[in-house]
Formats: sequence, structure tokens, C-alpha cells
Amino acid sequence: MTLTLYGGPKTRASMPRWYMEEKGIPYDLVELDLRGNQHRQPDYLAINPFGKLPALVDHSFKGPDGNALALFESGAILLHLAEHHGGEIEGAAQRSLINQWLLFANATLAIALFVPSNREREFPRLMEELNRQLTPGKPLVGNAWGAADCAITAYLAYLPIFFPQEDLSPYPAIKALITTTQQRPAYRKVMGMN
Ligand SMILES: N[C@@H](CCC(=O)N[C@@H](CS)C(=O)NCC(=O)O)C(=O)O
Repeated sequence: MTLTLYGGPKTRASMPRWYMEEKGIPYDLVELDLRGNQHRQPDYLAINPFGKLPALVDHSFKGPDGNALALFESGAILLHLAEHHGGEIEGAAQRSLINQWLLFANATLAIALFVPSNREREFPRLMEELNRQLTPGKPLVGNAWGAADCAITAYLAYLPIFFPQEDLSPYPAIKALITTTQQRPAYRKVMGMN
């Protein structure tokens, strides 16, 4: 298989895995047991020296050491998949916009959701604007569901899981997106909901 994803249940590996499932991109999945410290073993550190999940090995590219290209960071992995396997990128502007949403998801949205000191300050403001930006059924970039949708939606769909007490009724577009996402077969498969 050309692509090997290193992941584990309830990790950010679900983002690139969901993307590959939606796009019908074949991949091998290697699940590491975080509790068993498998992500800190030398064979995995050779792939991601920071010992974090996910990582992707793409055998169709060579890395700087001459071996198959190994990538870490879910956003970088998603952009690579979008560009080289998802057939998503039609030009420089589209690549930049996808990159913008991937960085927003991982560097801004994730922190507003999961870092408690930022949550109070940032959460309502970001949610209000995201609610305006999201139109049910309309991709964030381009004409088809893609990497930007995958990253933003993956975080939003964590809301009912991690913060079930949060009232999402002020954000109807986000609520609708979460509901339709939970019905997508690829999402259900990756999240173990079947
Ligand atoms: N910014 C990174 C975060 C990676 C990350 O923190 N992964 C967690 C799982 S979701 C992990 O590997 N934790 C184990 C550890 O840090 O020891 C990404 O998006 O890939």
C-alpha cells in the first residue's frame, strides 16, 4: 500500500483517516497503543521524532533521507493528501485557502475549544463567525467536501462529545453540520460509531 497512517482511537489521526475514507483513498492503518507507550518506541520515533499521532508514510515520495516520505502534524498530512491523493487542489489560491483553514482549525479553533483559559474568551466569538461562514451542504473551499471541511468539522463534531452541556442553539449552521456529519458513513466508521 502506498500510504500508511499511524494512529490510534480517539486521537487526531481520525482527521486524515476520515479524509481518506471519504475520498476512497486506500491506506494501511497502524494503530499504536498510547497507554502502552508504543508511540515512544524507537521504530515509531524514526517516523515522528516527537512521538505524537498521527503520522503518515507515503511510499510514492522520497524523504530527505532517501526513504519513503514521513510526515507528522495532522494539518500537514491533510494538505499533502489533498494535494497528492485527493485531487482537490486546482490552483495556488485554492491550496492557500485550504492551508488557511487547516491552520485555523489546528492553531486557533482547537485551542479555543480545548484550552480552558482560552475557551471563555474565544469560544463564543469564533463560534458566531463560523456559524456565519458555514452553509449546510456547501464546502468551505472549492466545489466538493475536502480537507478544510474535514479539519473544521472534526473539531466541531467533538463539541457534543466533550461538552455535552454546551448550548449550540445560537449556532444553527454548526448544529446542522454536526448532525449531518454524525450520519456520514465514513465518519461513523472512523469514530467507531457503527
Ligand atoms: N498538533 C498535532 C497534535 C498531535 C498530538 O498531540 N497528538 C496526541 C494524540 S491526539 C498524541 O500523540 N499524544 C500523545 C503524547 O503526546 O504523548 C497534530 O495535529 O498532529
